[in-house]
Amino acid sequence: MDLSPLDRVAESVLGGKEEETRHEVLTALGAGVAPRRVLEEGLLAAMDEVGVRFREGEMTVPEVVLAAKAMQSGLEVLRPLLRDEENRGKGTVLTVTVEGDLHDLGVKLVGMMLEASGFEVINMGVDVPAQAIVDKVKEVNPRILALSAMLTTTMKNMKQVVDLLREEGLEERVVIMVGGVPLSPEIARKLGAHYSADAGEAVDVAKRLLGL
Ligand code: B12
Repeated sequence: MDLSPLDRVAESVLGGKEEETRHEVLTALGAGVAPRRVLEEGLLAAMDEVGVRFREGEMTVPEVVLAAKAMQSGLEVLRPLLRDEENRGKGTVLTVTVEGDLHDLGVKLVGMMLEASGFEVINMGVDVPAQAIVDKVKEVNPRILALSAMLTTTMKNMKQVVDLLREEGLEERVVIMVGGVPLSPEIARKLGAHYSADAGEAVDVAKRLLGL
């Protein structure tokens, strides 16, 4: 069966093949597919399918890790193409996955889309304790702090960060955005933060929050 370039990108992610994913992304771009379509209909479509297969027990954790790495390698190819150089200078966003949580693909994608829209993004990585996040806020003075949690159990660590920011009198200095599978607009509101369901929405919310 003849697969389309986007299907081949998705298949290589599902198969956890880093080198092949890079190759298929380049092939799709070479065939004239727009970078954003390669992202959405190739890489992200594959990760949706990974989620379904993982839930249904058709994929194991090591297989999911390999798929995540393959997706990452594809993202790296797309990163410079998604960046809009003319759009620089909207302000700094500090992105981070809270303590206990190792999921980083979503927050990296949010960072990449924000970068593509002209924000400067600093990513602190995964499993970062509240105090380290607050210290970094003091150091780099971002306009937005973007917190990610993918586990119901680590979502509570977002509250620790917000409480600590308040204790240190920093809440007025930074706008807090949150996202990840267990989050909802209601939970975000209780935290005093702003919710986005995905990376595209995160860009709209960030622009709105900063009045851009
Ligand atoms: C890949 C994956 C992993 C990989 C992570 C690799 C990596 N480098 O990130 C590995 C294998 C390591 C992993 C481990 C685990 N995982 Co996991 N994982 C997933 C999976 C399949 C896909 C997540 C993903 O990367 N999606 C692709 C990205 C692009 O999308 P996204 O993450 O949803 O992000 C988007 C939005 O959520 C939003 N967003 C995310 N963050 C932020 C932040 C801000 C500020 C904003 C505005 C928006 C935003 O925008 C993003 C882009 O559009 C999900 C299932 C799913 N459908 O989500 C489970 C899932 C998140 N994992 C789950 C579980 C249970 C685990 C483990 C406990 C499994 C285990 N038994 O060991 C461990 C926990 C490890 C830990 N301590 O963190 C559960 C969580 C359930 C829950 N509610 O608590 C899920 C939902 C699977 C399930 N249905 O059971 N996992």
